Amino acid sequence: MTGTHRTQVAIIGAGPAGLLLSHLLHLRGVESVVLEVRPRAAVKSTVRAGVLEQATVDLLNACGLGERMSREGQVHHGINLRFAGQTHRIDFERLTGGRAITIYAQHEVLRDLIHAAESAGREIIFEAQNVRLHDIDTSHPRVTFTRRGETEELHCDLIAGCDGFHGVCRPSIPAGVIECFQCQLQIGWLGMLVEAPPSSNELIYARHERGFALVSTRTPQIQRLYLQCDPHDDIASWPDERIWSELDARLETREDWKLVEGAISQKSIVSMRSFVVEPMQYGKLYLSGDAAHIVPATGAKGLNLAVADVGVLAPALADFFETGNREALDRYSATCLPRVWRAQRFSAWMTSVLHRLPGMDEFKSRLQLAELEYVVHSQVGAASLAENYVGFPLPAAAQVAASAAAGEAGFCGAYSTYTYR
Ligand code: FAS
Ligand code: PHB
Repeated sequence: MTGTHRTQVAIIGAGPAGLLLSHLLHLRGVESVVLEVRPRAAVKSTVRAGVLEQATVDLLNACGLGERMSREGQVHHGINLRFAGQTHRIDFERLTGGRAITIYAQHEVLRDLIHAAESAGREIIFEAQNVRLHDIDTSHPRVTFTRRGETEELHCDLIAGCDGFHGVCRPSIPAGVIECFQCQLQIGWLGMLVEAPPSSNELIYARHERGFALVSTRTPQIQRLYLQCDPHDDIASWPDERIWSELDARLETREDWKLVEGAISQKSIVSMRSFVVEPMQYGKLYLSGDAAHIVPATGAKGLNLAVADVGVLAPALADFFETGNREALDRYSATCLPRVWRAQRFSAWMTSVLHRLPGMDEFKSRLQLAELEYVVHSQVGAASLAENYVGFPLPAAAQVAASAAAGEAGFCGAYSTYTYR
């Protein structure tokens, strides 16, 4: 055993949840060590989310991480639904009183978080293999891991499980203590990065008999496109020509619009699932983000839920370390789950009205169209979609805590209003 370390909070996983938690704790003077199994370069090039809710943007700004996002992010004041050859815009500005989304890629958020950590000298241990949790229901939890072949031990007061769906933290909880609610959807998404100018200045969600398609973006030069596919498909069965012909078919419209093609620089297939664990805590272990819940990507909620969880967990942990008061910590799961289930409901609904579902007959197909017709032609229907898509404000405790901590740490920029090109 070469290294024995000590910290207040051991954080497993350097995804958005783990890195943002470490930052928020740092602003409140709470020590943490982040253990990440992948190399630093792999984390910084994670191709995943792209849509940030208003609350996520406000929190990143409030805790001093918004400068590059404000400069390079794209604010979108609406999305489009395309079906039966027509496109319908959902106007967030009119329907939500000015709330919006920001397109800023997950790996850019991770880069900002890693930069903030390293500038503050906070420890992120990359390539930490064989992470194991011990004594999580005692007053002396600890984590062992191997680095460069040597076994090391990290003693801590509390553990934050931010290691995603396939991590080791959730399975470390004894069977029967927590309940898992899940629904495996026989739906896959083929996601790709395309070197081309944007085909649309806002996202297009397309429902088509042949299956779902999504036109998203990353930058003025890089676009993000998705196609519904079989989750078991081999990516080799999707050569670029087949991808373009399928996208053209599913994005068909009577309007004067054309999909701009370009070189596909990255493509991968992910399967969609819905999953929630209750409670999101056990003993000295607190689960956040994908370690506790997964939503189908159709609602663009996963990253935003991870941010919301740590927005609640960070002040609860800081209060405990500052005052010994564990009230907010004990209520952590109960505070987060209503938002999680609301996002589950919305993501399941978006998935059910926009995808070709297994065993779907003509009647169900017509019901989908009727549902979409209602949403785009009813103020109430459209407002419900808009409100859920831009997302709900974070619990007050989270927002106030972040800006107070940032204020103390001398960060400015809370709630800065953006000016975009
Ligand atoms: P993450 O999975 O991001 O991070 C967990 C970290 O833990 C990883 O770095 C992993 O390497 C590490 N880890 C795992 N096991 C470990 C171990 N044993 N020891 C140490 N470290 C370990 N969400 C949105 O909000 N908007 C979107 O537009 C959107 N698009 C998506 C598109 C796709 C294709 C996918 C797959 C997801 C998308 N999501 C989206 C959801 C996604 O962004 C996740 O919700 C988000 O990454 C969750 O963040 P974390 O909980 O931090 O988990
Ligand atoms: C993305 O840009 O990656 C994206 C956008 C919207 C979604 C999912 C992913 O619903």
